[in-house]
Amino acid sequence: MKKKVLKLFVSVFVIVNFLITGIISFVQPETKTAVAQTAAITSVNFEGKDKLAFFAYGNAKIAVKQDTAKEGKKYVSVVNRKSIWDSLGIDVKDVLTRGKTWVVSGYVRHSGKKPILFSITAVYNDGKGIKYVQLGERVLMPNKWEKISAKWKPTLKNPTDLIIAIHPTVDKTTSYDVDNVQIMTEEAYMSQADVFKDMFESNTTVWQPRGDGVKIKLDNSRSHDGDKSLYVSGRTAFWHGVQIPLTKYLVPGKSYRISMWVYHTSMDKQGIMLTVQRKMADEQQYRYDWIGGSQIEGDGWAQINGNYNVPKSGKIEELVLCISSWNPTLSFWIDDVTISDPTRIQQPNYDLPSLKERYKNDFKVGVAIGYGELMSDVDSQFIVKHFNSITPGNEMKPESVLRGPDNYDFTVADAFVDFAKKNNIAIRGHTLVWHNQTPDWFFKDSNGNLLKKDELLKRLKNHIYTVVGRYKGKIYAWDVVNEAIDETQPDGYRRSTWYNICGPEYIEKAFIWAHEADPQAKLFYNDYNTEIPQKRMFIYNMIKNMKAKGIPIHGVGLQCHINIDNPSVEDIEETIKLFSTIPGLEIQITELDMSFYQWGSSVYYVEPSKEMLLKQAKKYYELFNLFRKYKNVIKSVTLWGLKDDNSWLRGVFNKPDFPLLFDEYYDGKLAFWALIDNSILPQDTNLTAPPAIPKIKAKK
Ligand SMILES: [Ca+2]
Ligand SMILES: [Ca+2]
Repeated sequence: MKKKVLKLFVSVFVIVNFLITGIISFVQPETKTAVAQTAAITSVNFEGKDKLAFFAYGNAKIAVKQDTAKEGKKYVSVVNRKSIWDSLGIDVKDVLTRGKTWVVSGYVRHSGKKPILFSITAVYNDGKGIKYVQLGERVLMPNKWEKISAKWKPTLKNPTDLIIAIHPTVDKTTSYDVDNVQIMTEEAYMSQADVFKDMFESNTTVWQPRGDGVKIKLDNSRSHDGDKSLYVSGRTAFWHGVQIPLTKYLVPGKSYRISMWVYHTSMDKQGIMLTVQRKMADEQQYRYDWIGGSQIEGDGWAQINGNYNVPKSGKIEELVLCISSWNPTLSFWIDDVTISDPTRIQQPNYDLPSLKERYKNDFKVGVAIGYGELMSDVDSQFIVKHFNSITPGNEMKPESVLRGPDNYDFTVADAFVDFAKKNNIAIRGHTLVWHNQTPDWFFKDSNGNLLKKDELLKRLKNHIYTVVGRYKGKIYAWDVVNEAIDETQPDGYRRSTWYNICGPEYIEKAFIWAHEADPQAKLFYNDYNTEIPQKRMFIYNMIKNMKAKGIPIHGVGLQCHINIDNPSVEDIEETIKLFSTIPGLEIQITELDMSFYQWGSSVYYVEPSKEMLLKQAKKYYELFNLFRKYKNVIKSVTLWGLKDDNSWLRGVFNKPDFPLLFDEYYDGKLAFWALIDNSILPQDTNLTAPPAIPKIKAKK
């Protein structure tokens, strides 16, 4: 898969940047509060002074109560329900006006026996009858106040009625309570999460040029928002740019979203990147944490963003956000820099049912994570709660552990093994032999000439002995060889440097040496697109032949980087069926995610629609049912990432994607709930026809 493209991009940066460590000095910035002001909020809090009318919708009854309100003293209780529409209605005709995007949020507490899907729905009369638009949904746990929110940009022209109903999507009988409904613009709502924001309209005080000769200034020739932006010029090295110390804005252990808009006037696409330069008190060298970056066209504003998890362990001496470009002389503009903490909008839900518990009688449920997730308090709690297997996404690949010939740095890899041990989680090693993310020098001698076959194999043996040996008894399974098959070659072998120097022999040797280094470890061959018939036949034959020759191979890893349309569940079953015929061969699903996009698609989803989320949920549900059907051979299912906003797919394709089970608020998506209890979800996206809107006038 193309994930290598970005990963390579990242790694080159990291390696080159190691060369420039320690030559950057800092000045302390002046104190500045740059967080946006909160705009007007329309609230319905049931304390007796609400300006908007609220009422029992459908045949429900409502009562204002005061015992355990979410906010203030009072809340409203909805009882006597027989339909999804028997609910609470709020008259919003004078508030949800055209031309703006609004966010409606509120708190709901229900007394159901299990989690219930709730909806915020706009119901209106446009003169031609009563219609509805479902604005947002969330599955809510029983017996606790939970937040629900929905976004809407109304296009209605003078509706005769417009109300918001807060109601279950499927459940028809459960009583529930509502409190603190708020309506505000999307901008105001989202700004609640802002930790830092700079629109570059007044000064550059907190920013510093990065590198000798670099100049930064406010510039009114272009702006993404407001009148001005920050112009960065005079660069002569790729790491030159602009930077801002972060220590006073960010808190260790927390996750932040960093976003900004950039502009350049070059004719060609230019790579612009965000990194954090980090210096720990107990370390001499600087470390560089990748946030995000992409190739950006000239003469247009483009957004770059990414997440940053501030390390929770160790004392941080310096933390500096850096914006730079691969092109060492490129001048560029930035605007609207925002650092936000999504948990200020919605708290992570630590009470969700556990995925690993749900499938404890079937197979391990695993997750691929990066060092950032390991460093984050919230992420690590979620990992421990829901998963009983982890795979380091990049941190055990050759380029990540090798600093030079026979020179290893296992600091980060060790942290994964320690985390797994401490939390009693299984850990898969990924990966020993791959054509990507292996340093170029690995294949060359000290003069830069390609090694001969026996020399390269010797180096490989040493690498496998070193890495597998280090984690003997600790890492239970290894992806020994990754992606060595290319079905477009007549013999099926990818023409990698490995193959070109050694022929296919390196594959068997790798398994033999890994087995020698840790005879207890389960050894896997791992590959993608394993639903392509030619490809799976090459893999099948290779494994069969290896088994026949007594090569110690114990399993096949089916990556399963799939999308919502392809391959089908039936295609995946064909593959599982085929490999299940090899006696004693274990199957693991090793890199599961489900993109919203067909391969190479130009479609762009700014946000996931309910239709897409439900379609994705259905496919995840069918997939896990399939995996359970083959649980005698499938022993582990690993998702390639914890939550959507950290997925590799967003980085590679530079567009929003929603391939995983959790969203950016650590909330279980419909796909998550499908895997926990599919009966919580609706069968389709249609609701029954809404009842008449009662005539209730707002108090003036
Ligand atoms: Ca209240
Ligand atoms: Ca601006």
